[in-house]
Amino acid sequence: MKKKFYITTPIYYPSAKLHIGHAYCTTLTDVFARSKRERGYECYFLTGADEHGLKIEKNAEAAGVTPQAFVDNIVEGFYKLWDLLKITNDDFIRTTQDRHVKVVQDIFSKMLEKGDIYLGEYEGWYCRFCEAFWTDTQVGVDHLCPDCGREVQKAKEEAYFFKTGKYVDSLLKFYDDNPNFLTPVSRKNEMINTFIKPGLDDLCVSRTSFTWGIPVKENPKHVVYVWLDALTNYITALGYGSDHPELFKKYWEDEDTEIIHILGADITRFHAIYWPMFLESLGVRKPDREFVHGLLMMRDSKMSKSKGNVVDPYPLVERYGVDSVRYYLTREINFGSDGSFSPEQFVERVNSDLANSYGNLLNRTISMIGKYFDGIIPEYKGQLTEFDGALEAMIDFTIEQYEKAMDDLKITEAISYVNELVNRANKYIDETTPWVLAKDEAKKAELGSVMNHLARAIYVASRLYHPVLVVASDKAFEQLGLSSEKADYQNIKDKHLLDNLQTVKGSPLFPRLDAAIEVPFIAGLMGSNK
Ligand code: ME8
Repeated sequence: MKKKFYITTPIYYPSAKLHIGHAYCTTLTDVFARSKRERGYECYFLTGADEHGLKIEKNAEAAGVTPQAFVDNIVEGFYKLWDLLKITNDDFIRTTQDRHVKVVQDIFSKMLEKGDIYLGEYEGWYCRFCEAFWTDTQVGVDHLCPDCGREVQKAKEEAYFFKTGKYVDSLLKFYDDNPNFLTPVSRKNEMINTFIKPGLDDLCVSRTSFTWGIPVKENPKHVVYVWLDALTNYITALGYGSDHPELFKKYWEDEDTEIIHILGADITRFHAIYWPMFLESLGVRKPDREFVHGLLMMRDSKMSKSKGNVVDPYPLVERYGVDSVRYYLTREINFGSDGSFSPEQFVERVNSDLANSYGNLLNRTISMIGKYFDGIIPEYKGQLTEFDGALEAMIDFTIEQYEKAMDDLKITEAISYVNELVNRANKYIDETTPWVLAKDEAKKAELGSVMNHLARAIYVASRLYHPVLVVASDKAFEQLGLSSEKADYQNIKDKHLLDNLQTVKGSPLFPRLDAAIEVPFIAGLMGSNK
């Protein structure tokens, strides 16, 4: 396995406040980045804002402010949201920053010189909400945007084009040589059958119909069209083409880095077709993996900023805490499939998995250790009860499966292995009946073994949950008497880790939610991002 990771989210449009769909993508990326770092790998995590384009120009005009003031204000909200969700991005790129603007201009010039970009005239079906041109076949007889379903208009203007034809064959070869490039694999077939086979048009990479963009140096009435501007953020943020290319060398050029883009199904085409082509044109290595996550729906249609049918993550996090929201997003919605946000499922997940299974396991265990051993975790003495071996085997199995699933970006699956361990540990309490063992002095060693095994199962579960439950897992470590150094991932296999630690009774990690009150509260948050 590669030793370093570079992982990115899409850079979101600051055309309106972000909703739970964006929080979903960024949280998943954060979980992956944290899990890699916790296991000792270097991982550089980038997110940002895609600040140019017609939509932003128009929204700013409607708000009576300059586009820059408009995006500054909205991007402030991005920072706050990522702070609230405890996102650990290493950098935040804004496409209006000098470090990006200058390099995009140079990239454009380079492609122009190379003959990969030429001046022509564009006529096509334009969706101004998605800022994308579509072909006749794609818009169909009703002339609707295949992405957002809105009506598209015929549009014509002088524009620069990127010669896609030059790179099609090598893109198909790249797909063949790298079967793991696009996940889920169905996305690759979609790219080939829907876009490449019917004949890929050259990609329009400049606009003259609006001004809020990066001017083309050679012809400043043109601004760089938003996808060439946007996609290159992944390398400009690392210093590509600048005087400080150190991060680019380390996290992009070095073959020992795995480059992973996480993105939603709505923008696969741009990442899986044009991005590798741009990189090839620049003579730069292509990413290793692109993971396409499903979209959150609301009442059967895609939740989106422009439709306003969204769930605002702020009040959700404020009321239920960061862990519950992070957990719901990673565990409930299967990574890779579309999902829907449901207040009932939110409450159910928090109550059943976090309050009843995990929180309760910790609570019961700490109480028993308090009652039977004055709060000191007994030493590990081997497998003393007939059930200890099975629990230990389950712990080993969970670690192994979790790591495998995480490495393959199967985040939902990885977390469900931890849930199973927690369930198994709860069952182990029923099997070993510590309250019966406690009545018999001759069974003291067995009782001690049960407490030690339970403490270790909780430690391992908390360690593996940590990338998701960033607050509660630390509280569990504290209650087990583990310092942060001791709780480190490198100790996960140490059977003596918990020996003789002084536990600390704490408050429940996840108080049970009253569905009768919370379901209507959450339902009330749906549909507005004001
Ligand atoms: O497309 N469910 O920005 P964007 C889940 N600026 N995820 C969702 C979602 C939903 N309903 N809606 C949005 C752009 N997302 C470009 C990207 S990248 C070089 C440029 C997430 O603000 C999902 O990850 O429209 C999707 O791909 C992304 O937000 C689109 O964000």
